Amino acid sequence: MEGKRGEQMDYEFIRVARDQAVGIITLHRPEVLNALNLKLVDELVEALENMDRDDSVRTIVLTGNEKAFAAGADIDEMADETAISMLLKDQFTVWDRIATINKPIIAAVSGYVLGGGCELMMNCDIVIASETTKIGQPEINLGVMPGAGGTQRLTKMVGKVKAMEMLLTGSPISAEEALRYGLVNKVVPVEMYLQEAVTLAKKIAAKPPLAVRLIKKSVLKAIDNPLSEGLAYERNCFYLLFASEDQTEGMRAFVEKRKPKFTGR
Ligand code: DAK
Repeated sequence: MEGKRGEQMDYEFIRVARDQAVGIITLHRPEVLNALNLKLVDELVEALENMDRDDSVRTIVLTGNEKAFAAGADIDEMADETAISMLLKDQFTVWDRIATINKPIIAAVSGYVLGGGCELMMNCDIVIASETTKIGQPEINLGVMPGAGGTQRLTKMVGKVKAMEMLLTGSPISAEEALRYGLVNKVVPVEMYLQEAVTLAKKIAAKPPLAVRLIKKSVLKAIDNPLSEGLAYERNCFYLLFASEDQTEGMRAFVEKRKPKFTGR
């Protein structure tokens, strides 16, 4: 992945790669099941924001390895924290930037997706899971609770009673159960989960980028806002797309029975 001035970006705990218009970020602390330390999260947010700014990247795939997407925040790093040291470090400001990425993020997960790993996955827009995936919020076993959206996003996604069970027992659920509860889009054999995510990312990458961006924003509005506000937001986005060259091209191509060429303008 090229940096702003064309230099190669160097990261310690993540890897970045490209496959056509798809940016691929791989969490890379395999010796600790991709536990999310502060530096990894900083690097992840920087890479996501670089890809968000890069017009040649249309969609992003976020993955780990077969054994772990991420087994949560780094417990060694957190063990000696106090309420005040956590407050002063203010890690949430960096974390919250993940939710502001405009381009679709497709999570390709396998193995452990726990705690902060589950919260990271729930910040993604589409999730492809391997059959070996185990998803949970085990913070209760450490004497704490989720702090990066686990009680809120999980409840909105799976409903009250399942969220209660997962959060209060700390026990992970299987990929198949996650599929039934709408936490993941698709479950595939472990050899296929990354390729499946990249194929889906390429399909979305071929769509008109402005429509992709405004659809993502509108869907996220549906989660955070009352219906009337979401509908008003959707309508304004719909009008706005009629100011785009891609709307003219998309509709003209349909009428002329040819494939559209979208430019993102
Ligand atoms: N942190 C640090 N190291 C971890 C880790 C973690 N979360 N998970 C695993 N490891 C390390 C293990 O210590 C071990 O290291 P060595 O002993 O080899 O040095 C290595 O990874 C392999 O793990 P195991 O030997 O334990 O492997 P097993 O297959 O036996 O067990 C396991 C796998 C996933 C069941 C087990 O490792 C486990 O229970 N891990 C902890 C899972 C957990 O409790 N996760 C929740 C952590 S709390 C925030 C954002 C997010 C969060 C907080 C704040 N901000 C933005 C402020 C989130 C909090 C959390 O996620």
